[in-house]
Amino acid sequence: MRLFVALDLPWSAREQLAALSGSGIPGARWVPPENYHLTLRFIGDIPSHVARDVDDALLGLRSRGFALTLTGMGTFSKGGVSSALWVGVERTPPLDHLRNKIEMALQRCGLEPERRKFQPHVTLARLDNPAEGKVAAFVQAHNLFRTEALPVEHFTLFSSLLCKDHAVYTPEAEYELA
Ligand code: 3AM
Repeated sequence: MRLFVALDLPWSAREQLAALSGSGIPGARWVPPENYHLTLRFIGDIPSHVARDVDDALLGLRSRGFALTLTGMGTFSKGGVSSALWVGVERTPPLDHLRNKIEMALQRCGLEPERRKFQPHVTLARLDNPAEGKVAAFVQAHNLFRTEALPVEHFTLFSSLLCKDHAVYTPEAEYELA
C-alpha cells in the first residue's frame, strides 16, 4: 500500500484554491479540488503488517488542534525547470510539532527517517517543461493569496493509487487532535 499522512482542507478553502486553478499556464496538470491536501509525511509503499503498526502508532499520538493559514504561492523545480506549483502554508509551531510527532511515531514503526526538509505546501498543479514566463507571471499575480485561519481538528492517513494520468487518494483513517 502506498501511503502518506496529510491534512485535508475544508471545502471553503478548496473552492478558493479551485478558483485560482485551471488557466494561465498552458500544459499544467491542475490538481482536482478533491485531491488538495497538505502532506505531513510521505510514507510510500509498505507491507500491510507495517501499515497496521503505522495506524496503531498514529492512533496513540497525542497532539493539539490548531489553525492553519494558506498564503502565498511558489514552485518546486527539478534541474532548474519548474515541476510543481503550490500554495504556501504559514509555518507555525503547532504545525511543526504535529509533523515532528508523526515523524517520531513512524520511525518507531521502523520506517527510515525522512531526509527531505519539511516544506509545507498544497500542490495546485504539476508542470512538465512549462513556459517559465507564464509560471512566474502566475506566481506573481497570486502572491498575495491568503485564506482565513482554517481549523485543523484531525489528520489523515491516505492511500494513493497512481493511475495513468491522475492519482486517487483515499482516506484510510482519521486521527483526532485534542
Ligand atoms: O503533497 P504533494 O502533492 O506535493 O508528490 C507526492 C505528493 O506530494 C509526494 O507525496 C504526496 C502524496 O502523494 N510524493 C510522491 N512520491 C514521493 C517520494 N518518493 C513523494 N514525496 C516524497 N518522496
